[in-house]
Amino acid sequence: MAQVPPGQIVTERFPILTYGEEPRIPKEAWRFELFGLVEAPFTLTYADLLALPQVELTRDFHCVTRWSRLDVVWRGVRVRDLLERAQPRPEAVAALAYCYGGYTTNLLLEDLLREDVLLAHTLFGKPLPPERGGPVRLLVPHLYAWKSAKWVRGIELLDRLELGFWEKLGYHWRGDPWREERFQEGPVPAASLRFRSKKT
Ligand SMILES: Nc1nc2c(c(=O)[nH]1)N[C@H]1C(S)=C(S)[C@@H](COP(=O)(O)O)O[C@H]1N2
Ligand SMILES: [Mo]
Repeated sequence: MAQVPPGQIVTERFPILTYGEEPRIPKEAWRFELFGLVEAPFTLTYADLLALPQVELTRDFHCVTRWSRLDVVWRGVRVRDLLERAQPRPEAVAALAYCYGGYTTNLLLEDLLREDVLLAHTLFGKPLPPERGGPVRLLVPHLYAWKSAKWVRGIELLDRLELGFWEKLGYHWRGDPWREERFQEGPVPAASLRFRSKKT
């Protein structure tokens, strides 16, 4: 039996969850910007992304609405590699991911630095379909799937926690499925984050 996080139900289906309109972004028009508290901000095209070192990985995908889809196969570029190139400033501790269509989600820099966090362009060996966030989405498999931002167009590094779309509506500021961090109870730990950024 596969292990899934508490309160999750395994489904063979792979539902599509999009809030609002589905943006249609041709590959040629897609751009990704890495900016904010970095020494060397840059912008990537789709061709640039494909020219970088690629990784393929298989991960389970956990939606906070309680379905888990096992063994999803992704291919893309490690966000860690992109961050290395951008060189985060010492005060950078958090990030906001921006999407075509207006969706946002917040992440800790340390979560983005995990080796299985990708800018994913391929799903089960095929180009990521538009309804799945194609041409490119963020994949953050160790957090609830709302962090895996579809149609991603940028990541901004910040020296504080700034909440994204669902997080502002009451979802948990971090969203670890193994801890069942579904909804925010109590204040968001913005102050402690700022403290941690000061390398004491
Ligand atoms: N841009 C954008 N990204 C998004 C969403 C969204 O509405 N817009 N929904 C999130 C949620 S709640 C989930 S569960 C996953 C669903 O991904 P899927 O549609 O490929 O299953 O995408 C996440 N990324
Ligand atoms: Mo979700």
